[in-house]
Amino acid sequence: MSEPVQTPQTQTAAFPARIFSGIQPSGGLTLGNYLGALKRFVEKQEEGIETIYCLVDMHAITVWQEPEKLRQQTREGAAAFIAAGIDPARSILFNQSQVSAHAELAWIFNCVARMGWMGRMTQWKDKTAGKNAEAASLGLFAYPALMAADILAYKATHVPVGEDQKQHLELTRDIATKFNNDYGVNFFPITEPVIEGAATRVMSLRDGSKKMSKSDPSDQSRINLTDTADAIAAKIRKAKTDPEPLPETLEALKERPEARNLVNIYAGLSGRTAADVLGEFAGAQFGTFKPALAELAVSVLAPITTEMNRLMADPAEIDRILSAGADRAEAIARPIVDEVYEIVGMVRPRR
Ligand code: AQP
Repeated sequence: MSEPVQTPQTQTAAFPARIFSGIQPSGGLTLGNYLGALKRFVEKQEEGIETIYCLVDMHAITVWQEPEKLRQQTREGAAAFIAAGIDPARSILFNQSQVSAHAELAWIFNCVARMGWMGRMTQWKDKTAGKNAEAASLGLFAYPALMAADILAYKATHVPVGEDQKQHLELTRDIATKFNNDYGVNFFPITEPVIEGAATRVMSLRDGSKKMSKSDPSDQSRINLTDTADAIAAKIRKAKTDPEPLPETLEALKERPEARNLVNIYAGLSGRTAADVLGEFAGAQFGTFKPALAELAVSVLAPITTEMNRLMADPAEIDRILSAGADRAEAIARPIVDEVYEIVGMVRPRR
């Protein structure tokens, strides 16, 4: 069936509140991942909602990953989650490839989603821009269907993400709606994105028009969660800015992307609004603001880095945590995916 997506018949409110989100272990995690995702994952856990968090290693291999590095980055990502405040006893924490329901549901969704929907994804366009799109992996093209499966295998009602994932979340809603309409069921919730906070889109320190990204070839463009205090201070000192002092209003930052980015980072790290930060620093030169930002960044990130290093010294313990999380995730996802097979008409003899 290929009719346009219709108005959702189901309401998220009809489903028990459940949060799902993930991060790709496609490199070391950045300050962007921390402010846009991790920090908010912890806030959701503290709100007492059921929270499921995943290192999406199957997403990571949509572009080439060295196998040993991928394993290392997955463990390091898990250490970052825990060091940032995710408690594996309260939240479910695991890596995607350990729960086969993700891949199984992704295939069903590959058959629900339309080629045109995928082709319109800006992440697909960005990641193939200036390159031979014919040589990109089929997995990179189908990435949003796997993401929809990650979320809907748990009937998650809310997904905290950074701004860059908004379009993929809309596609998840389209897939859920089309599945429900095609099969005449009210099976999947129409999941809500949760994009909150002062730093939902942290930009590169070298170019205010580019997102801070773990796969950017320039290490100077990002702050890594594994950076030392000296490295963080040096990167902020060298961050691209302009010669003007900080203004009084957000409006005046509109055409100053690099300055705006540093103000947003300060706001995100301090839990304040950007307007509030300008209230304190209006009129200050970057010679004053950058050291204050560096000090704040180190005070927030250094304890996380120290704890990550401690956890990384015992990889067997990290593997044990991921495996226990995978068992709990499997217990939720398995019956949901089994029901999907029933709905679509697969013969499923009772085992
Ligand atoms: N710069 C950012 N600002 C705010 N949020 C961000 N996120 C990523 N970068 C920023 C959020 O982090 C979560 C996990 O993202 P991901 O690792 O799954 O994929 P991504 O968005 O493609 O992140 P990267 O760092 O740019 O990865 P690569 O380089 O491998 O493509 C998401 O919630 C994302 O919004």
